[in-house]
Amino acid sequence: MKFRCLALLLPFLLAACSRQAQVLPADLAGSPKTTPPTLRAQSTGYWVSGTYSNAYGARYYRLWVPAGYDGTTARPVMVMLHGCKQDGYDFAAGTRMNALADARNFLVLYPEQGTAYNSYDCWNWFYDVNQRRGSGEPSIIAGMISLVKSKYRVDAARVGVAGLSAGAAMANIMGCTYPDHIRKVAAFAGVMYRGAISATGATSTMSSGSPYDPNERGTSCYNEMSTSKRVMPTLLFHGSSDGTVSITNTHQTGAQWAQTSDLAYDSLDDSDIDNTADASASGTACRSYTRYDYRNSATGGTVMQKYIISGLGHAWSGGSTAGSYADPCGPDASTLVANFFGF
Ligand SMILES: [Ca+2]
Ligand SMILES: [Ca+2]
Repeated sequence: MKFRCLALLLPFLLAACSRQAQVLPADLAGSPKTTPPTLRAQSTGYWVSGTYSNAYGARYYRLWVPAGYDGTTARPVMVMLHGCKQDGYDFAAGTRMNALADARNFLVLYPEQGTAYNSYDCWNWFYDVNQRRGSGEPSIIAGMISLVKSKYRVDAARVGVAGLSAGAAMANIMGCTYPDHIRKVAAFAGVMYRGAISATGATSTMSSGSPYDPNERGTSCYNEMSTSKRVMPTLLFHGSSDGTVSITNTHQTGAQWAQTSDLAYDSLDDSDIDNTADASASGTACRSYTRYDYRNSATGGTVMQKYIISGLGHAWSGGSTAGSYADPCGPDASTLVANFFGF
């Protein structure tokens, strides 16, 4: 850990490391599971690594600073939450999000789970402590976002979170617990907010869907938004051949967010935003897919989109086999997320 801290040149990271070195679990003191790509100065962006800790623990983060970042204009931030058995570098490789960040000039923050907290490096989305503002893993991820906001010029109106699998479940949680930070959510093969509230519940929810009512969970999410209630534009993806997380979960996630945004729009449970698609379109981009659009009937604006991708397993579509859980066949999910987020 000492070498890692000394190697970091930025004063704020030195401060972060020296402050947090005492509390790092043994797991975090080791090397990351994958090796960062060789830095290529100027033509592409670069990695900045650090740790963040609070009363709920310590985690690494990996930040991709895009090639065009020069601190003169506020840039968007994409928060990327990896799935089980992944880390930040792996997720970056599989999604190719950093190349998009270089092309469009946005920062990419990859919080990392640690083996000390989950033996498979899954975010613990299924525990109540991690489903509340001001506690658990959401508080750590939010702390990392605040740290990036304090050290870089960030367009706070354009901060979105995207996740895969357990990371997608946590992305939904972040939208409910920190809507003051998170303005849009993308969940690839995830689970709705509080879709499970125990480890055993998580296993059955993944295999066959949550036993809880998505409408009730949507209201719970709305209440959790507290003083920062807002319509949360949501982009959902699921492969039709996903054998790890049942597609029922993405349908439930859509119902949950429809209810949350229905309430957030005008404080009324009156279905100006609902879980019935207002339009759909099919296409082929290597794989065939159908996209469902959900609009606010009062404004006509699209609030949510759901992509069901034919034949795709448990993987990020349009990715690179340089990373795990990535399918090189399209549609290109990373581009769709960046477009949806307005980056
Ligand atoms: Ca409403
Ligand atoms: Ca409703």
